[in-house]
Amino acid sequence: MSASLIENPLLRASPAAEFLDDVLRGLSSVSRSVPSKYFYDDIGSTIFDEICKLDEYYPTRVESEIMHRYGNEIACRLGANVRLIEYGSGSSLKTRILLDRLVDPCLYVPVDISNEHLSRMADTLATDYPLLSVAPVAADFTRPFEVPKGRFEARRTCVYFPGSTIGNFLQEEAIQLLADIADRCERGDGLLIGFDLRKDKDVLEKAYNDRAGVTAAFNKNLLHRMNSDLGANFDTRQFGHHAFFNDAAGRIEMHLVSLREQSVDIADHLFRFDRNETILTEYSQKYSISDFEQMTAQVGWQCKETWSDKRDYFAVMYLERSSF
Ligand code: AVI
Repeated sequence: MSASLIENPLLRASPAAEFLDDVLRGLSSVSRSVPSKYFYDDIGSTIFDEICKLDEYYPTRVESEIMHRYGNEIACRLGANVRLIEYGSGSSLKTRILLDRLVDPCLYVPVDISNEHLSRMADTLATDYPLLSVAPVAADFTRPFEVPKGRFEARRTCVYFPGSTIGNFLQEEAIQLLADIADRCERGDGLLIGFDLRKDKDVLEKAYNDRAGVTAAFNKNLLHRMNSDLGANFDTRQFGHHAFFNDAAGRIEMHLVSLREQSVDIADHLFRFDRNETILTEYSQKYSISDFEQMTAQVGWQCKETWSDKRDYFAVMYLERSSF
C-alpha cells in the first residue's frame, strides 16, 4: 500500500460570517467574551505550537511523557485495525507517539479548525507514515461534521482528544461535546482523552503568564485576527494580557484588558471600552480524575484506565462507549 491522503474538499472550517456573528454577540453581552476557538487561525496555531515548547507550559510536555511511558499499554487498549479520529489535531505531535505503537490502524482522521495548518500536517504525516490512510477534515468539531469511512473495515473507532482541549469548554458544553462524541460511536468504541489536573496555583498561573510573552502574543492575536478578518480597528497596543486561576471555579481565565478608555469599530458596530474593562477569551478548566470520570459516565462513557505522571499534573483516560 502506498501513502494515502484522502481529499475531503467539501468539509470546510467555519466561515467568516459565523466569526463575525460570534464576535458581535460576545462583545455586546454584559461580560464581554470571544470564543476561544477563534484563536486558531494559521498564525494562532503557530503561536500555540510555540507555547507548547515553553518551560512554564507543562501540559504538552507532561502529556507527551505519559504517552511515551504508557504508549504500548494504550495502544493495546485501542487494539488492532482502529479508525482513529482526532479532535483538534493541531500539529499531531502526540499522535505520532500513538501511531508508532498502534497495530495496523485502518484510517487516521485529523479534525481541525485551522485549514492551512491541517493540510500541512496531513501532508507531512502521509509522507512519514506511508502505510497509513489519512483523511483530514477541516471542521469546527463543536458542530456536526461527517467522518470518512476509509477503504478498510475498522474493528473499532476510537476518538482521540488530547491536549486538555476539553478544559476550554464550560462544564455543560464539555458534557454536550462528550455526548456528541458518544453519539458518533457504537458500543465498545473508545475515547482516549487528555485533561489537565488541579494543582498548585503558582504552577498554573506561570503556565499562562510565560516570561517570554508568547501566551500574551497568542491572546492578542485574536485582536489582530478581528482586525484582518472582520475589518475591526482594535489598537492592539492598547490591550493587555491577563491570566489568573479562579480557585472557586477551578479554572484559568484568560482576558484581554483595555488599557484605557477607547472605542472600537467592527462592521459598523461601535464598542466602547472603559479602562480595565476586559474581554474573556478563554477558560481552561482543571479537573480531578474522579470528577472527570463522573462527568463522562453521565453521557455513556465507562472509564477503563487512567494514566498520569508522578506529580499528578496531567491525566490520559481511556473510556469505552457503554449502553445507557
Ligand atoms: C488548547 N488548550 C488546551 C490550551 C490550554 O492550556 O487551555 C490553550 C492555551 N491557552 C493559553 N495557553 C494555552
